[in-house]
Amino acid sequence: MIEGKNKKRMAMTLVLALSGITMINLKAGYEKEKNDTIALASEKKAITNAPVKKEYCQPSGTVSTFEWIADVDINTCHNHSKKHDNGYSHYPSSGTATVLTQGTTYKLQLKPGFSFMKYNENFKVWIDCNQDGDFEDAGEMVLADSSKTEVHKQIIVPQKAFEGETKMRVCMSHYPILSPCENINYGEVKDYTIQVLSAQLSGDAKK
Ligand SMILES: [Ca+2]
Ligand SMILES: [Ca+2]
Repeated sequence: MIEGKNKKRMAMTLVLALSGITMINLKAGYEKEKNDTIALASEKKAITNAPVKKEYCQPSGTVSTFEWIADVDINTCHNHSKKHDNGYSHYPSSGTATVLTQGTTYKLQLKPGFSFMKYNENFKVWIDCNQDGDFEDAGEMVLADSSKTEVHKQIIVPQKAFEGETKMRVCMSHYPILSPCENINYGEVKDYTIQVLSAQLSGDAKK
């Protein structure tokens, strides 16, 4: 009888021990699965949050022999250009035109050039603040004005502009400019590579 009871107890102990091991294994498996899911979710979130860089739209079919963008001056960028047949260009060919600081105000001066008569010209300027390859996000249009002689305005580089290299697009047209991707009949489009600096790093928030 006693021997039988001991056997039963041993069997019970064995069952309990095995179920304990099973529970530990199950728990470990569950924890691993949970951690993998969290890692995957945060990886997915990081991918979702990263801006997806597209190719910038490039306007074409423009005539810039009657009027063109002659001067673009902002901070250390003083870009003067003459008449040419292509209505689109990019400056500089390598490196950056200038460094602009987040949340800072700059004087932007734009001058049209003319072959013969002077016409009224519309100007619009965009900065791709979130560096996603377009100029269509909120706050990316930093200037809209018109003049026969020159546009001289203060622009603010948005505080939320991402740090690093990005594009500033200057459009000039005799007709109203409807979008940064428009084909302009009489006028010109110029893209500038600029560097956006963090306001904290610059330590110089006012100019
Ligand atoms: Ca953008
Ligand atoms: Ca966008």
